[in-house]
Amino acid sequence: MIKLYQFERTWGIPNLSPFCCKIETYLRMAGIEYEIKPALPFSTPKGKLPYIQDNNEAIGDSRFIINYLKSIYKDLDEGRSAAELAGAIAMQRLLDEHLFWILLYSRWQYTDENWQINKKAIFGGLPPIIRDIVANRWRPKIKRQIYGHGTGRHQAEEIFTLGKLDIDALSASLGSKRYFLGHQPTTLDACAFGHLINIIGCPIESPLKEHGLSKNNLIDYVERIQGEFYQDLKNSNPSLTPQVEIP
Ligand SMILES: N[C@@H](CCC(=O)N[C@@H](CS)C(=O)NCC(=O)O)C(=O)O
Repeated sequence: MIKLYQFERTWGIPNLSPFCCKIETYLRMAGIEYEIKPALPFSTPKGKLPYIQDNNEAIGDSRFIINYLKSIYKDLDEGRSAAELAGAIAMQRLLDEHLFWILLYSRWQYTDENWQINKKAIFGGLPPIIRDIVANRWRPKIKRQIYGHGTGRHQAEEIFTLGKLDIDALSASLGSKRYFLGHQPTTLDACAFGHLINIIGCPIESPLKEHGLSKNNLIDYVERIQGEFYQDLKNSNPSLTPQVEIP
């Protein structure tokens, strides 16, 4: 059976990583059996999570994992036109390569309150002394990544202006449809759900979350997918605004 290595579940959502959540959602949408292995991104194939192990093969990066799942198990995008797939790839790049950095900024850099919540969620399973050492080393590393990407060079207001434009684009593209490409879920839905629940369903407060929560179609979409594919988590996040205890 496929082993999915991802962060421990927290906040009543499938995963605090949009990429891990994307893979678990793909597996559920495609009806592929898997087993979760809680992990941190140490000694992983690409130094990041998620990764999977299947038939003695370890595959890192959500895009390569999905290529593998499509070729060996089930392709959620089968039968879609080239034009539909082109639009879907572009939207996935918006989510993974642009909006993600704004989410990362809001957790690791924007406010100290958010950092404390993020730190507890990611490193809370480690013994207390190690937790602080690891978290305090990891934080500057992620801030350098955000700067390297370019997002970290802007003011907070500018960063969230960019994020809000992405949210507007997602909301307009979804419109009143059930899924982004119509009646059936595709890879884009696994990806969009992974990112959107991590923006609007997490205890990380920011103008990005506020803007996401102003889009009723995005809220309905996230609640619908969570209700349909995560029955086991159904009651843990009813309002998309989980409460956490701030240490
Ligand atoms: N392109 C990768 C991105 C994965 C990624 O950025 N994972 C983050 C968690 S959301 C991670 O493991 N970061 C650890 C690090 O950068 O040190 C994918 O699609 O899987």
